[in-house]
Amino acid sequence: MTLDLFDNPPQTGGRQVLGPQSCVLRGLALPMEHVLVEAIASIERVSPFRHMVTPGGFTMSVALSNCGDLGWTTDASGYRYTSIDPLTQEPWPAMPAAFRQLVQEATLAAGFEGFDPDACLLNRYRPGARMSLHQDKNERDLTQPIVSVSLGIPATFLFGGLRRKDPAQRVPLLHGDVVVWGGVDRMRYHGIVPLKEAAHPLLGAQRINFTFRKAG
Ligand code: MD3
Ligand code: FE
Repeated sequence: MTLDLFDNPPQTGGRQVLGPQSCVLRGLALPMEHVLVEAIASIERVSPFRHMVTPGGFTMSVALSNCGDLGWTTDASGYRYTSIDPLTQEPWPAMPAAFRQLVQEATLAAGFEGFDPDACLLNRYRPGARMSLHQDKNERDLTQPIVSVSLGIPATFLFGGLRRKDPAQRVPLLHGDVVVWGGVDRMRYHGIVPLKEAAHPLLGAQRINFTFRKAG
């Protein structure tokens, strides 16, 4: 008889420090997993995941969508936030109440109370998809933190320094993990290692990460 969950229980309630002003809240989203997955499905029905093109002409391996007043997009002419989805020519779907509630819990736990995001970028990774090292700097107010939620198959997050060549720590991000980055850690380089082939009971062979930002 095997008791996988007993041997390797999902980690919850833990707070792993990544940097002076960033931490992983292990499993914080687990109690809401079904509500979150349904919310993502309804976002996807309005603004489907799509592979965008970078200003350098590369098609991203990660597929993107957004919800909230502003959404992050990229095309040949650059990166920017827009209030209209360029695919549908309609506003991005509203930020679901469950998303806002999770942000409240996370920012309370991490010491960034009062964060009021106007943008949520959703990233969908299939096995093999990756995100190379980058900084997030298209948001107007860089004193505001970023909250990120991971669902589905595992990923290895790379957390570097303020210069691209600074060494990066490798942090596993699992289904239900929530991470908060702010203050001195906000401009650190980060990325995602190509995802290994895997299947998740709820989401199948994919990982969905969504990040809350104050963009406008
Ligand atoms: C650290 N997404 O969407 S989430 C991104 O898992 C992005 O899809 C990754 O990087 C993902 O821009 C990582 C975590 C994240 C997001 C923004 C950050 C970490 C960050 C900004 C500053 C420092
Ligand atoms: Fe990023």
